Amino acid sequence: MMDRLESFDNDELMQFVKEPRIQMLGIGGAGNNILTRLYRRGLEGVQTVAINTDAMHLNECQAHHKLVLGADSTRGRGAGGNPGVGRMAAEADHERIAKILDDNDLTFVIAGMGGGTGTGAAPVIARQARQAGQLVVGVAIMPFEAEGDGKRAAGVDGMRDFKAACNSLIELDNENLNKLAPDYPIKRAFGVMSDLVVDIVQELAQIVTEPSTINVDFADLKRIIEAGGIAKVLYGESDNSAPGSVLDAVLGNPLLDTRYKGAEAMLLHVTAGSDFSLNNCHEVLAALKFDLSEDVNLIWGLRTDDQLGNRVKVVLLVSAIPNSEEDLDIERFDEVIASPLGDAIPMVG
Ligand SMILES: Nc1nc2c(ncn2[C@@H]2O[C@H](COP(=O)(O)OP(=O)(O)OP(=O)(O)O)[C@@H](O)[C@H]2O)c(=O)[nH]1
Ligand SMILES: [Mg+2]
Repeated sequence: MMDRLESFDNDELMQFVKEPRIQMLGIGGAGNNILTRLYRRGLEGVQTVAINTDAMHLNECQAHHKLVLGADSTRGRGAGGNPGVGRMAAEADHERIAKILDDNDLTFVIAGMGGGTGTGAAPVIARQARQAGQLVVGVAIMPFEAEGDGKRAAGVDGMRDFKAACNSLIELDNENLNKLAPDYPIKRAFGVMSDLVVDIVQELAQIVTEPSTINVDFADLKRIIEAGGIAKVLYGESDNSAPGSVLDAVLGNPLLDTRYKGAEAMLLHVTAGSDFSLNNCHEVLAALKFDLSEDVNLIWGLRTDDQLGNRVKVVLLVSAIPNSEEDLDIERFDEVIASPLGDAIPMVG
C-alpha cells in the first residue's frame, strides 16, 4: 500500500479531490448590479446566475446564466417594490431554481433590501439552497435612509427573514456610503459598495478554490460558518505590509461593522506578496486574535501572490459572537426606524 501511495504523481492525486461547486446568485436590481461586476472579474471555478422578475434589467446584466423569475405572474416587469410579489415569484419557480442550484456546495445569494424582488425572493431561494444541503452565505444591502422609512422598514423585515434562511449573512448598509463617499455621484458610490462585496466574496471563494501556502479548505470554511450565532465578515486591503496599516484597513473599514468581541469561531485568511515577513504576519494575527474567546476555534491561512507586490488583503469570517457583547444588527436597524431622533443613534458599521 505504501508503495502505491508513494508512487502517486500530482495528476493522480488530483483525482481524489472534488472541487467544491460554488455559485453566486444575484436577486433583484442591486444583487445583479453587483453580480455583473463579479462576472467581469472572471472568477475561476465560480458560476454566476442573474435572477430577477425584471427582464429588462436582466438584459443589462452579465452572468453565466439568467432567469426571469415568476414570468407567469409578473410578465417580466418587476415586482414593483412589493416583497410579497417577489416571494410568490420565487415560490412559483421552485423547480427552475432547483435546476439552477443543482449540486452546489457553497451558494452566495446577493440582494438589496427594501424593494420587491430581492427582499421577497432572496430568503426563499436561500432557504431552498439550504434545504438542498448547501452552505449558504447571504449578502444583504439596506437602502439609504433618504429612500424613506417604509423602505427601511421593509428592508429590516426582509433582512430578518433572509438572515434566518442563510447559514451566514453579510449585512451591509448603503447609509454608510454617506460617511465614506458623500460627494460621489450615486452610481460611483454604489460602485464602492459593489467593489467591497466583490472583494469579499472573491476572497472567500478563492480560499476554497485556490491552494495556499498555509491552506484552508472547504471543510474549514464550513466549520466556521456552521458555528452559527451572530456572524460577521471583515475585510481590508492595505497598500503596504506594515502591520499597523494592515490592521487599520481591516478594523477601520467604514462600510463594515468590525466588532466581534468574544467570538468563538474565526477563519482568517491573508493574501500578500511573497516578501510578506513572518514577523508582520504574526503581529497581524496576534492583534486580530486579541478580542476572541479563549477557547476560540481559529483557522487561518496564507496565500502569497507575487502580483500583489507590497499589498496585503485580509478577510475574516467570524461567527458565534456572543449576544451579550453585541446587539443584533437588525435590532439596531429597528431602533433607528423607531427613533424620532433618527441620526442620533449610531448605525451599523
Ligand atoms: N449598493 C447598491 N445598492 C443598490 C443598487 N441598486 C439598488 N440598490 C439598493 O437596493 C435597494 C433595493 O433595490 P433593488 O435591488 O433595485 O430592488 P429589487 O429587488 O429589484 O425590487 P423590485 O424592483 O421592486 O422588484 C434600493 O432601495 C437601493 O437602496 C446598487 O447597484 N448598489
Ligand atoms: Mg428591480
